[in-house]
Amino acid sequence: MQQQQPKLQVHPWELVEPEFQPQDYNLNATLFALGNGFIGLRGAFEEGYEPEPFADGCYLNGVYASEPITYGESAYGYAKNNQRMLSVPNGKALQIWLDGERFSLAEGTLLDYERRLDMASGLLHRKLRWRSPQGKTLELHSRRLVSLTEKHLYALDFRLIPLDFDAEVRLVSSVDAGLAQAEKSDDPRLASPIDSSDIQLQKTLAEGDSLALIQKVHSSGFTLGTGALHRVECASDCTRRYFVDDCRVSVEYRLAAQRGKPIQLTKYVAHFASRDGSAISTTQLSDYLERCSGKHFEDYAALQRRALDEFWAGSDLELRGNDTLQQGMRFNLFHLFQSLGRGGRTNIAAKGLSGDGYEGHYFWDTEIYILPFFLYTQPQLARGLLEYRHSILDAARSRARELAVKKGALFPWRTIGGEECSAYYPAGTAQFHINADIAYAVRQYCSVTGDTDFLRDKGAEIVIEGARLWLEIGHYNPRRNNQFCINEVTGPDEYTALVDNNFYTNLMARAHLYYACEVYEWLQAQAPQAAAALAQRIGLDADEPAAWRRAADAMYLPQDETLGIYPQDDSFLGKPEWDFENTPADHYPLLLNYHPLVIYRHQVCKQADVILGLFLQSPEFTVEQKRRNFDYYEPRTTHDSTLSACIHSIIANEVGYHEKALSYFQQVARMDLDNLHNNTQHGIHTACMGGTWLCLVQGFAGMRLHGDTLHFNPTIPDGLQGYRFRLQFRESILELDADRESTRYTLVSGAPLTLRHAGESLLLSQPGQSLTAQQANVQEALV
Ligand code: IFM
Repeated sequence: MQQQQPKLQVHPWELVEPEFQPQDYNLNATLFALGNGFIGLRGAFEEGYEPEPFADGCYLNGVYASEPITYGESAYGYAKNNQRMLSVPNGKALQIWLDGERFSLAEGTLLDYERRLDMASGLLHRKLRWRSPQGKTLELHSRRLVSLTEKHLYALDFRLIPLDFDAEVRLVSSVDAGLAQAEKSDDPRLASPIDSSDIQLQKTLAEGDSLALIQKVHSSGFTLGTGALHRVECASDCTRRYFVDDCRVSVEYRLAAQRGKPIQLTKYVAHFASRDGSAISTTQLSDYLERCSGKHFEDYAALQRRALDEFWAGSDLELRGNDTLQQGMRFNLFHLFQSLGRGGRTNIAAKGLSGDGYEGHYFWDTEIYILPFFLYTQPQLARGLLEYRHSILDAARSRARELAVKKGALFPWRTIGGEECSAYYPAGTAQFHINADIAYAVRQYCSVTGDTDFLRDKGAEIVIEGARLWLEIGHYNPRRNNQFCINEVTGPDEYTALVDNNFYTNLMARAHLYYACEVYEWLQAQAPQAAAALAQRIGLDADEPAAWRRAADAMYLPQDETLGIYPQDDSFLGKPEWDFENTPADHYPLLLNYHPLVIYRHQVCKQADVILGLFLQSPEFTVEQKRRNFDYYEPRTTHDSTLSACIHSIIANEVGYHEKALSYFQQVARMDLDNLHNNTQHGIHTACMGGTWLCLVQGFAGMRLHGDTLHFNPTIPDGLQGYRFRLQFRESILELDADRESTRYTLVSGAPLTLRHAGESLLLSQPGQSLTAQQANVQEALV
């Protein structure tokens, strides 16, 4: 892992670029990205930066182009189409001309510069003084926000001061659909270029202070509307001119600028997308923006602050005594909040809304790595993620049929709208464990919230339809004593593909099958009408639940008595070891340097697999079992996936390897900030970000949910004085504040709560009550 350090200042609440770093322009466009779960705006400059033409991007969650996947050699049932998150028109574009000179950081002299993202207020600031090649000095202060209260809106605010000149200033503001895109690459993690003929410009508007573009995406049927509205304030008169071509609309404000007199421009930008046939008109866009511009930038800034105050009140994780880790932690939580789709029809992409890596696809990352943070801090947002899965059940059923699965559903490995988009099935579609991961998340959600309405109306169907798959793809194997075996799957570790009896898959499928039985029994008892309606809708036979239980009871879990570990699958331990000693440092990640077959035939893991299973099904395994498996798999794991280190940190904590736990945590906490995987320029790593929260809450604080009770066993890693966070559990909000000696538990609000600290039961009986417990010896107190 090669470290490329961006030179951003360490600050607990801010990201500060104290001087312009041209070499990190693209990377910083990711780090300074803003979003609101619908709109995602990369942190590129409004005026652009010519040496980096591909750094910009603006994305709308759930909005994509569809394109046929072209295979050299196709086969039956391969995924047919890719859905690709689109970069929508650039509404922030602004060019500034001083007489004939264009403001650009690629030219002239930069006298002063600072860019600052404030995670408490949600504002991105840039302040600079720039001298043009002909010697005019301009001061510029810009602010940007993507509204957390108006889904379709973002706003930009510019203040320009001609410090030592009078000149004709032209401000050319555009809505620009002609964004440059990068060339095709061999890296499977990157997006491929889009076919621009798929997107047709339908209508434009350039009138008064308004601009608008309406586009049609033929392949997917989306209509896109992008509009901008301007407010200019300056000391002199200002004239307007318009420019319209086949990919952009612009308005030019021309004014006589005077030395020392500020020019103020506020730009309100709106994005709409529709797919249900309802047209988006230019009038609708300008009416919307007219209404939005009734509030000033300051008003939106105040609303943004309020929305974030609320977010941080429930979600902040305070790390005392280490601003480096604190910054990483807050940065990760802030980006998760910005990236998460709201409303139950969209989800959270592997790269959030900060870049087009992985083409904007949603993966299992959501349920296993990201959802827990939202579940314990803002459960209604977690519910939306699961509702999204319910909304794509029909597509998942169709996909199952394509794979000869007669009953139930197979969720797509990667998708946006529901269709399977994985063109590489060995490390894609074959990851059937996604069904169990989603069911696991439903279970967690229902246990933590007690939301039985969701379970009745949507959760049960997700769980049951998903569980039926196991009976279809698994079998009772006479050669294994008639145990239930699942062949030809890929587990989480993508460096081992198409194997029989992947331990993780079988373990999670077993839990899924038992849960499906439990849910169906519950439904029959508590909501018999809903149970009957569901059974009818999905054609559920009366004897199916018994078959699920039989399969779960008979589930085969590979074990190796000699090594005392769980083999990752039937063949893993029989493979030769990877020659780590002779693998040069620049040959990582292996996936970019070796053919998959070379990797697959060795004992080498990209990411946590067995040990992830041991974490998720924690109570079923002893600490000793976890330690032995960790000892075996850790040296064979490259962590080439950013989903790996966090799980290793958690298990390392549990088995008492505290230094390792801290070292993994340090990587996870600043994975993107320090660009540790050298690809943050293509977008943040949302699963890893969710993993940071897991590391702290489930790792260092040792939180586990057993039945209806939260268990904790906090330890403080070296380099930290302590930490504090809040959790929402059922109707209660709990605060945990740990230092080296003790942990204080406070019931902030809600119903009485019984919890366990290192095995000892504590009852918080009324809001405001705190109880303090001494830290335990970790080894003795493991739960
Ligand atoms: O889902 C992950 C997978 O586990 C490893 N490769 C990247 C994917 C997206 O983050």
